[in-house]
Amino acid sequence: MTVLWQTLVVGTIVSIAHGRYENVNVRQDWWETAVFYQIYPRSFMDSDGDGVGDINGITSRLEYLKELGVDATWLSPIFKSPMHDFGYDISDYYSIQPEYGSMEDFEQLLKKASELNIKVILDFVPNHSSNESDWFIKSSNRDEYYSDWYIWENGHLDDRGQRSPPNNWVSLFRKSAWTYMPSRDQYYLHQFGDSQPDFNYRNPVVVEEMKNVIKFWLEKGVAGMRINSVNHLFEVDKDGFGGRYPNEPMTGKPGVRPDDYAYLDHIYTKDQEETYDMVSQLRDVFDAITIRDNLTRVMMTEANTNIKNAVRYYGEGHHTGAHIPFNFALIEDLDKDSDARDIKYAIDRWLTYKPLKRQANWLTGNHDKSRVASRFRPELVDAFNMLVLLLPGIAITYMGEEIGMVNGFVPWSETKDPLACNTDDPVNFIEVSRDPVRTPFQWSNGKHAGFSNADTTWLPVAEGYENLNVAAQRSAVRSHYQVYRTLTNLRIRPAFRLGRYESLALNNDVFAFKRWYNDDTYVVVINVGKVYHIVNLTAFDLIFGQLEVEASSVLSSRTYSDSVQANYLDLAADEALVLRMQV
Ligand SMILES: *[C@@H]1O[C@H](CO)[C@@H](O)[C@H](O)[C@H]1NC(C)=O
Ligand SMILES: *[C@@H]1O[C@H](CO)[C@@H](O)[C@H](O)[C@H]1NC(C)=O
Ligand SMILES: *[C@@H]1O[C@H](CO)[C@@H](O)[C@H](O)[C@H]1NC(C)=O
Ligand SMILES: CC(=O)N[C@H]1CO[C@H](CO)[C@@H](O)[C@@H]1O
Repeated sequence: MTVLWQTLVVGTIVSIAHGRYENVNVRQDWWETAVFYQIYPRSFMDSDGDGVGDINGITSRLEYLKELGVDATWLSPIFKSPMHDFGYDISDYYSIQPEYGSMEDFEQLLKKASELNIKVILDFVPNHSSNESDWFIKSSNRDEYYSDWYIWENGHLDDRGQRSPPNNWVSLFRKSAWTYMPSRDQYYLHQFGDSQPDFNYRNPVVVEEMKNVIKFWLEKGVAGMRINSVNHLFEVDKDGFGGRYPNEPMTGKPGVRPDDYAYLDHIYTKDQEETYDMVSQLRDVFDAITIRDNLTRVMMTEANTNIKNAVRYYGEGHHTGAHIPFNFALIEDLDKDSDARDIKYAIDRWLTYKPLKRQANWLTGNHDKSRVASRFRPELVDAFNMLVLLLPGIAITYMGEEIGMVNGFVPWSETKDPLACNTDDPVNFIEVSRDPVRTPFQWSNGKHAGFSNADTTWLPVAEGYENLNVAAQRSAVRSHYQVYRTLTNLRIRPAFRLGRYESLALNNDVFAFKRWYNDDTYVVVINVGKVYHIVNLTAFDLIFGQLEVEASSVLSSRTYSDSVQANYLDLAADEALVLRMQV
């Protein structure tokens, strides 16, 4: 597949025809510096008043994405599902969840998106199906064809007839990863919830089916797929252990209970060597259609793993990897105590491990992780959007981050997330619940924040939506929304699409980076501290004299085209600026 790359680089030529950029002609494929926007369909826009977001809702708001300057949207799963894990448990990979709409609705979405030149990416969940899929039901009844599609094992039976699971494996959603199925008198493996039985990737028929699923949606016209939890596809080969899956060793982490996922070191259930070859095989499906249509279909992968494994998803040797292996550095490596040095370190770390010639990608949130305004603080929303949108490479925004949405409050009585429900703990569930980041999108100060006109919505709207919403931020002169749009506009410039990168922690609180292409030079400077600082940007090579403000965080006293001195810049607490060198 190495010859492929040459034939693939056919995409758009960046030729920007205003003023000083005229001569920039560099081949770049559509995805290489694109802005991706993640939609959690259940919570984005409800078009039919049932309190649940849907496909027509998304279609009706595509113009909003255009307005933001988004190039592509990836949708969390919209496939048929009993919704035990809100779509991450698929019962039919070839059809649309009825409460979200029909296949025609989806085709309409693709059509409208294409008119607006917005690409659509779907979320593919290959590790497990729903326990309510026909495949699993047939498998649990030992149907000849499907019998070996899942991981089935005998448990143990003691003298008193007491049954116990095959081994000690624990699910990511807590408790045993094995559930007994009376119809088959065996246990099935589920690395996530018990409604999510794991596929058997050592069965070639399963692999074929998964490739067919990808093909099906790419043929329908989606621009790519994002492959979920890809590092969980394989378990260790039990043949090496006398036909029985071995126990996983204990981590010995303090304060962790035997039911917790962190209780064990998952050496047999994730990051198995076979995974990388499987990714390469799946990538071939994307490439075949890419070549046929002369339009790149992108493969994104999600793997929660250590950095060395994470960058293996770029591909290595004869294995082609993903176009975009998700980079969780800004989530995993930072927390609310992180300072400028930590930020520099987290960014450098990814850039260091990533293959030199491949594109980085940046994201600060998703449907599982606390929002920026809550994880750090609301004053830093613009600063983090500057990182995501102006660091070199691809930008990925989780819906709502562009307006600085905060985590909602979802009480135990209204909690829906299976991860939270599995704690059986009405007090501490809040530490793991993912519901707070899935509350309805805040469009306006109207009923349910303009998300739905139902009496109740599937999750309650977050507090404070009356002031924090798209409508308010659209009409405000200064708002996160306005900053976000300014940033997506800026990133079209060659310095951000193609330019070089250099960064400094100017002190413990102030992180700064420089982007430049030919003589067009920018410095992004963010004060993540809670006090005022005077910094000297001449610490960067070739930065001197005056710089002009291109963008500023909402609370900054500076506005577009204000001048600042490179060698003496006073920054308020939380202030973030995009500056351009004057020539
Ligand atoms: C593929 O598409 C690009 C534009 O996206 C075009 O420049 C190129 O000529 C096309 N190649 C073929 C073989 O059609
Ligand atoms: C699937 O799992 C869920 C959650 O444990 C359970 O409520 C449901 O009955 C199961 N369905 C089938 C068909 O086994
Ligand atoms: C800023 O740094 C430069 C280079 O180190 C130095 O010459 C200059 O005096 C500094 N400016 C101020 C105002 O401290
Ligand atoms: C970030 C992400 O996509 N997380 C998902 C990983 O997979 C599980 C099970 O499919 C989901 O529950 C998570 O939302």
